[in-house]
Amino acid sequence: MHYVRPIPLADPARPEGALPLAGGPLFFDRVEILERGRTPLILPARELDPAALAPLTAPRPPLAGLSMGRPRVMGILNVTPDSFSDGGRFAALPDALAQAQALASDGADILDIGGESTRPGAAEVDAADEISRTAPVIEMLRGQGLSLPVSIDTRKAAVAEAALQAGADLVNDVAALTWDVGLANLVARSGAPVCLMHAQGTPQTMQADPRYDDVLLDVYDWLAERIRAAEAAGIPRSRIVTDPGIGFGKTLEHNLAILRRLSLFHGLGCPILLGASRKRFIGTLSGEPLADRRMGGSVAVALAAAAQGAQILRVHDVRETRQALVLWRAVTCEAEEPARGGTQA
Ligand code: HH2
Repeated sequence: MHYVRPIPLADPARPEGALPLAGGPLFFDRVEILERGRTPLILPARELDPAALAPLTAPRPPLAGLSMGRPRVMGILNVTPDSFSDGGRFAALPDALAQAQALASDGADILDIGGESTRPGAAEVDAADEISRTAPVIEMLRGQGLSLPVSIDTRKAAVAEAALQAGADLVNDVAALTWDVGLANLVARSGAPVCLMHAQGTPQTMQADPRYDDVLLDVYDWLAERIRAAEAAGIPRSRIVTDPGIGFGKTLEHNLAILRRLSLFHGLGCPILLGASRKRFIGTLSGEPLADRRMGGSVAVALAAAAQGAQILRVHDVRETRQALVLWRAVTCEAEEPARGGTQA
């Protein structure tokens, strides 16, 4: 079994015949062929047959009304007492509402609202508590006229259902529909898009001793299997987003192996979401023990992910990430008009 990774072009001078990566602003003309236990091989993309190229080049359908033609910023709002970076800061309703509005005015394309920390070692939260933390925030934001797509970060069907009723648009499940058997049916019935994230183990145990045969290919196979399961439950691929789950049952080396070859996941035919913001590996590599002082590293990883064609970047520092992306696109994607004044849609 071999795997095909598009190698995105890092330069705006585009060779003749270069192909669009997932219909987005990046192009590729070579692919890396990966096989377990073998040295990777690099080939011209044109040597692949059209069926192998199709998932790599096809434009992704809009997600919750957002075009996937350029990288989108998902702003994180944790209404929890114990999240690793912002735990306790937005647990009270007025603080949560103010932070949501701040993320929106900073330029978030999507808000991701979570009521259960999934940091390593976090304890499980009762569904009723998670609902009481998240649904009122979403309902009040909609009451205040917030029109941004809202995602509910949960593993539980009851929490997702309450959030969707309150006005959420998509479901972000760090367990990829493996935690609660009812969640796949709910997502299928509701018509909402869903993010399927890879994790090895549960938050309680995942960092104990994570092991893989080949982390990149194991995560790819696992996500491919979860997409098949979601499709079997009635969720079309056009409503699925995939995420390799940085920090979820992964060592520093595992995280880096995934990030260096992130574009492999385009082969799944779905938008790629990446959540690396302020995570521990950034602190380890940069020598910064404090999560809220890891913005520079987080922005660097977000740009590296965008350069691999990731469509959604889940971040705490929305304003800075958005600014970095606007400048990165202006200086790398020749075909595009640079954004001006920060007001471009
Ligand atoms: N990471 C976290 C939570 N949800 N969802 C997706 N799709 N991808 C991620 O990488 C991801 C996620 C963990 O980060 P955070 O929400 O900042 O912290 P906590 O789990 O402690 O609330």
